Amino acid sequence: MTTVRLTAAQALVRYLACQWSERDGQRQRAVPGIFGIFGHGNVCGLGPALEEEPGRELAFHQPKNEQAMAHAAIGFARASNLLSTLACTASIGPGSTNLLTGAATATVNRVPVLLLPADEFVGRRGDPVMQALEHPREADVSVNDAFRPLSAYFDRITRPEQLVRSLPDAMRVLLDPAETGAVTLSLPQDVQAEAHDFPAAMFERRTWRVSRRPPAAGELNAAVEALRAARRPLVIAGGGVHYSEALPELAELSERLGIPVTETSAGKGALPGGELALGGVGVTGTRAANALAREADLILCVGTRLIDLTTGSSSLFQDPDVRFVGLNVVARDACKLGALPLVADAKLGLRALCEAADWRAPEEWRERALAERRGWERAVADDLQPRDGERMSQGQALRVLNAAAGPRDWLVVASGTPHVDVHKLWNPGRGERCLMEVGFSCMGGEIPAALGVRMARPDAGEIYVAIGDGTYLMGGTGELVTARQEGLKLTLIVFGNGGYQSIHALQRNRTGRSFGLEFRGLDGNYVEVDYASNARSLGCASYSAETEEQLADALDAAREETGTVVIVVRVERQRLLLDSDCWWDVGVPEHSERPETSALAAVHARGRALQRP
Ligand SMILES: Cc1ncc(C[n+]2csc(CCOP(=O)(O)OP(=O)(O)O)c2C)c(N)n1
Ligand SMILES: [Mg+2]
Repeated sequence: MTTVRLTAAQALVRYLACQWSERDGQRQRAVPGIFGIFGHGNVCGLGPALEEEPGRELAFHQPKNEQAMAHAAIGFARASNLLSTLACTASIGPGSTNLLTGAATATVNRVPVLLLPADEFVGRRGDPVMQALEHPREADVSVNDAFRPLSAYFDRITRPEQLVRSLPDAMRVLLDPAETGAVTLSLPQDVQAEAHDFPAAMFERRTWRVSRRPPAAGELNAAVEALRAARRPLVIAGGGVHYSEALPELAELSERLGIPVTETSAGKGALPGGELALGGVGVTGTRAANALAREADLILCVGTRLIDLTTGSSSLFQDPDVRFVGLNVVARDACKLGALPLVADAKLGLRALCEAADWRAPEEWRERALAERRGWERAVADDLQPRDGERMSQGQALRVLNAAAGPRDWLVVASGTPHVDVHKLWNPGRGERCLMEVGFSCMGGEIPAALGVRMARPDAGEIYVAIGDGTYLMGGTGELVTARQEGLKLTLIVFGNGGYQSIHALQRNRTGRSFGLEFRGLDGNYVEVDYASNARSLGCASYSAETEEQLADALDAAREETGTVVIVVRVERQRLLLDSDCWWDVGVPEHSERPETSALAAVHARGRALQRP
């Protein structure tokens, strides 16, 4: 057998450089690059391996925060429909634990990222190493064991030759849409630098075929029977529709069978236009979608994890005989809500359903959907009217942004009222893709995720990021500097509303109190922050907009800029869009000395009667 002498780190780099993925004849590098912040643990192991790698096929990118690099890899993977992702290397201790939130975000959302946290010496000669945990009873535990519950796959490489088996396993999980998430290889610092004679065959180009799982005949028949028996069918489309590139099949199913379509946050834009597109569903959805969900007798859930935001904590579906069909590559998602499972790729599953169902939903149901949709559109238009003495609202600003968005533009959102408002009112037909991360809804994920989208889609138009002031302050802004280093452009719209207003609204609606959520000083006054100057100091162009006209002008000007632009919009602080008419359980106190809290808790408790077991 021909062998090549390499350190574990060199072998890892060389292996990743020759992995490819392929689906429907489209091939791409599976891991074309790596983010890294060096410290002890990786600076002399993976560092030189990356620098020396012949041809530098594994492009190196330097972020400013480890959590951010995981978010960037997630954005990259999502914009690549999970067929390609990036690796992330971090130093021992805090560098690696900073990756934990990123690991959770990836695994929760079933999105591939390859995490390479550095770990303590296996040899232990100079222990304890700086930043070591020194667990009192379990000597082999390090902080990296915290990755185990957060990873779709975890391995600690304690000898270089383990890579021969571990790397193919890691790649398999990374590229399997049913299993994927954070794939973590914990790399002790001595092992990274240890040499071994690796089989040369390991470094030959390998293409991983990402196959589309076809529906099994029995499951398909059962699903078709359920559809045929339905009078009021409805689709809930999730992120899986995008990843599977099943938009044409969903549109065809909806049109041919006359089934209205609603969308989760990850599924936003799954049916970007047409009469039967009812928009977001659930707690942050449209009243039109929720009205139909309450009445539907058959819900076809496609590529969705059905989190509480989508189901109104299991309160949304009120037909006593409602049935569910779960079309999903992940069996445990397909079975949720007691659904008839249709474990399959969304594209193949929808196509098969469409072909097999010689049937159409009653015309009254379509009429009902159209009426609800028109009613919602009128209600939103009324709600967005300017109000005397008030600043521009965030909803009004997002409508301006939506009108400015073109077919090649992307929008990235994750948390706060930007998520809520975009899910409710963004018309996805005007942009290429609206990318929402709400599975983990991680504040601070937005800017790095957008960076990852830009890396995956360098030819896209504008990559907009809609972000609250709290989120801007929390994290990710360091990646504006990374964007400059990489020559990549983002366009941020920062909404200044003086606090964590989404949660503040939730607090006021459920407890009648206001506590700890606004940016106020000891004197009670709002603390003003000059976000525009902050962005300029990081090297971005910045604009401020107080009116719809100013915002439209700023968006025009931003399009002409070559570098990153930050547009700061001061909005009416506590003005929300109209609510979605969907209950949500948030753990309201069963006892309080405050009468307003008790009264609201009693109202909230009534919602429990709506929850389906
Ligand atoms: C990392 C993280 N911490 C806390 C939360 C809980 N949370 C969700 S939205 C939000 C407030 C966001 O504030 P901001 O970005 O200003 O948006 P706004 O709500 O004001 O629109 C908080 C604290 C979260 N989702 N993620
Ligand atoms: Mg805010």
